[in-house]
Amino acid sequence: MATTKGAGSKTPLKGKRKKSRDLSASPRLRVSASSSSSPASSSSSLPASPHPPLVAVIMGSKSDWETMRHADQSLTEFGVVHECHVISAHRTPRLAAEFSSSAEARGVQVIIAAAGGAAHLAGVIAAHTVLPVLGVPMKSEALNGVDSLLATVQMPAGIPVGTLAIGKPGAINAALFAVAILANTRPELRQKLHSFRERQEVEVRNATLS
Ligand code: RP5
Repeated sequence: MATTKGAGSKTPLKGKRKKSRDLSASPRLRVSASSSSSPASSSSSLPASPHPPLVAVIMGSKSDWETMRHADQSLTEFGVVHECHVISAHRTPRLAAEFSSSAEARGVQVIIAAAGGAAHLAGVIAAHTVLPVLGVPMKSEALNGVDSLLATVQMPAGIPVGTLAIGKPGAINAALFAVAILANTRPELRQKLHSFRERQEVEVRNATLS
């Protein structure tokens, strides 16, 4: 998949990435963007990048991508280097543990985890890292995402998951929340957040109803 400023590797969509990408030639890519479903394990063979991903966006299924692409877009708009992967808590449990427990060492500072149904992905990821984990409940077919919301938000005390809204608003806000966390130590990101809010306010103030 093409990279833009701030965009990182994306493994969820095999058909959406360029073939034969030379990862070692891309300073933006540290985690494998090959079709491998084990990005965490494959990262060890890659050279360290001067721009490792600051945010990891993971989702339980490729079917979540239509929603989570909005998090990807928002992070790209803020120029935040990030990576996107499909990792399932129940279909790839070892990968989930490996990815999460190695994220801190790879330079990741925030993890966004999206899942639907019995949405335990964010909790499982949070169990293996002290990095902030932001959970995005997917709108499920059976219960409209209420199941995903409750499964993500109701973490027992001790392992926190910051839970956002169901679906697209949650995906966008997770990205904005990640930016806000990073902005605590990055004045340029803080400024971008101020500008974003100003633009948003102007849009609402200038809104006309036809
Ligand atoms: C969860 O199950 C995923 O996060 C997804 O939201 C849901 C359904 O997955 P698929 O059956 O579409 O792969 O693990």
